[in-house]
Amino acid sequence: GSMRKMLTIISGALRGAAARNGAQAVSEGTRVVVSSRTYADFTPQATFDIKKCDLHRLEEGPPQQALLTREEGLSYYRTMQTVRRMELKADQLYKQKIIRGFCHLGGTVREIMAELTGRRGGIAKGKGGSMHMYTKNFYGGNGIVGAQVPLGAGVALACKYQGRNELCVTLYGDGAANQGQIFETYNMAALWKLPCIFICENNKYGMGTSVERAAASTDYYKRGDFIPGIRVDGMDVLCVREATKFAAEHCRAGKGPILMELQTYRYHGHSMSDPGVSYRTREEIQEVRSKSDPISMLKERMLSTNMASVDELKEIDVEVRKEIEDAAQFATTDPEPPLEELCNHIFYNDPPIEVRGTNPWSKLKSVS
Ligand SMILES: Cc1ncc(C[n+]2csc(CCOP(=O)(O)OP(=O)(O)O)c2C)c(N)n1
Repeated sequence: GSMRKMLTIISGALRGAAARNGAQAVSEGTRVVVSSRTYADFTPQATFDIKKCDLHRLEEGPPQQALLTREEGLSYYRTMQTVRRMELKADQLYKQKIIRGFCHLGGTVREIMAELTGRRGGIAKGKGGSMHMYTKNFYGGNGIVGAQVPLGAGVALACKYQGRNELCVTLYGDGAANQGQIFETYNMAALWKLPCIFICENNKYGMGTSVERAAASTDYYKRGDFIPGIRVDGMDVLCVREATKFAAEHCRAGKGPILMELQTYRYHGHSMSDPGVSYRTREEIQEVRSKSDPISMLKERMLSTNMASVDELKEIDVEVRKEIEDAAQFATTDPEPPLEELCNHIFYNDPPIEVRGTNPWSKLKSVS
């Protein structure tokens, strides 16, 4: 869903917030030739009004205005188009039976694609598949709906314990929000004041069940009860960025966990076996696409303020398409991992161990 698109931007916002408090200034005097125009022809930055967040147990929320520089805008645009293109490509490969499962987050396009197709160059060396992708500072998807939330609180505990002023962002869907373990996690995270941002991606449907049919309260930002919460327009990249900065500052100030509900929408079905139109109308989907698409919104903002030209954005689209095609090419031609490596990398940095196969007599070796 759109949360996947927002992930990269969130991590960018976190890095930015950590480095310096506020948006980056445009370096004056740099003249980069873009198409036939020069850099100086474009508006270097602009401020936009963004939707006010609903607050729970908070006196103040994120700002209602956001500064966007031309550089940031172009980079968000590229990221958002890349994620959308990648999802469409994965959809295509799944239909060709090259990808057999469907869930993907984090990493580079190439590594993710190759993991989805189970190849050696995949982010988990082709052995994790769609549900088990890990990389530095990224702790994966999870086959058990909601199970990543307690894991996230554990990571937040490690952040606090190591005292490096880091925090953990843990994401789950509106469907997952009804799982019992989420509430156990809220309790411990609040008690121990863990630096954890809980993000509920409310895309209105858990598989095929609408939120109203599944949740006694659809105010997901309030469901942490004693944990402060904000409800954010998840379709607006600037709103998400400002809210994420706000939440990160809350955690870094030692105030404990905070909950963010991102209101968004899922254009496609839950998975490849769900056509996505048996529990909602095509008109509903079309309405969101035409009125509040996150990429269109950013594009509109940049064009209306002369921060970018139509041609320039089209050029980015072409580059993105090419990157995705190259990644898909790699993911369908890279070899599968060799059988001898099947059991490797079970533990990190341990001497070789013996691993039991499908029966107690088949012994395999594991090297980390
Ligand atoms: C404990 C558990 N129950 C059920 C499932 C099957 N399942 C996979 S995804 C899903 C729906 C999750 O809904 P939501 O969190 O809203 O995510 P979205 O549909 O928006 O991707 C279900 C029921 C599962 N994987 N784990």
